[in-house]
Amino acid sequence: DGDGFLFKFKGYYFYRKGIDIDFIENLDNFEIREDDVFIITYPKSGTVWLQQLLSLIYFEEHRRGTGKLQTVDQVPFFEYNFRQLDFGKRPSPRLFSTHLPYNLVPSGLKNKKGKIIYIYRNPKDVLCSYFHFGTNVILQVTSSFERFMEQFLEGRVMGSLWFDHIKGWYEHKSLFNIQFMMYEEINKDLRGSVLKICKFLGKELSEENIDAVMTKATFENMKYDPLANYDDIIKTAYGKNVKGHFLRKGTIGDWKNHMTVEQNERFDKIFQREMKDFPLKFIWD
Ligand code: PPS
Repeated sequence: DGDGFLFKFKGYYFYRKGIDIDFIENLDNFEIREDDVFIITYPKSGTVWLQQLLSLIYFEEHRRGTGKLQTVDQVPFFEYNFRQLDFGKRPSPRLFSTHLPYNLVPSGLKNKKGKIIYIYRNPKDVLCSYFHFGTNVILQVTSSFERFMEQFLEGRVMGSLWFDHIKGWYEHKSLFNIQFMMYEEINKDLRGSVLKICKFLGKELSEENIDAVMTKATFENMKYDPLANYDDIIKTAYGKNVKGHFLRKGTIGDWKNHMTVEQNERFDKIFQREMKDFPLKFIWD
């Protein structure tokens, strides 16, 4: 069920594809700059959306639609550097996105150098989004939804266990300069979320520019915007026959279309056990 796709390092599962072992082994020493910004997510929690938002907030040509660079080149994945960018040579401010757990990120971040935006999403929707992505895009999943749910709940997926990721980050938040945000909150209030992100990053945009950011960060725009949806990257990496997309549905509560009553109850039991003292709230529909 896709175990061959995974690479375990210090208890955490990476994808084998696109990983540079040397880089991973030396993550701790990666030099962090004061103005570095990291988007940190568990997979399928809004990474690509935030990459697009940061790209729009930082680069005027991206806002105007005159830029040629794809979002992923402006805000590259950190540990999956499939464009082989030389991060040390990138101009400041450098923007990155990563799925790393708190214990594997460069030490510089733990000294409150740089800024982190941590996006989390209700884990039932994460599971469903991941199932589709695994089945239709990265072809990691060859099993039924039921089998994948078990795999997800055991943490045998890229990103490891969802519960460990979010709890690890939250419990160690005082080490970092970090802002937590919820996928569902961005979904329900895009303008408010853009303002919150700008405030955290110390970026002041005019009303007109905020509008431009919002227009280009909607699901509908991103779905059809070749700079934002990564469809060509998927085709290059996984072949022309791939039928899934990073931009799939973009809604809250799609889990209701996937989980049986019994699966939902089983999930709830584990969620309640794992998250009973966790203070952040979730939106399920
Ligand atoms: S990945 O593979 O970890 O980088 O995936 P990630 O980008 O974190 O998550 C993909 C899901 O985010 C949804 N998405 C959006 N929703 C609403 N609005 C916008 N603009 C948007 N952009 C991305 C995307 O559709 C995936 O969720 P599902 O539920 O599968 O549609």
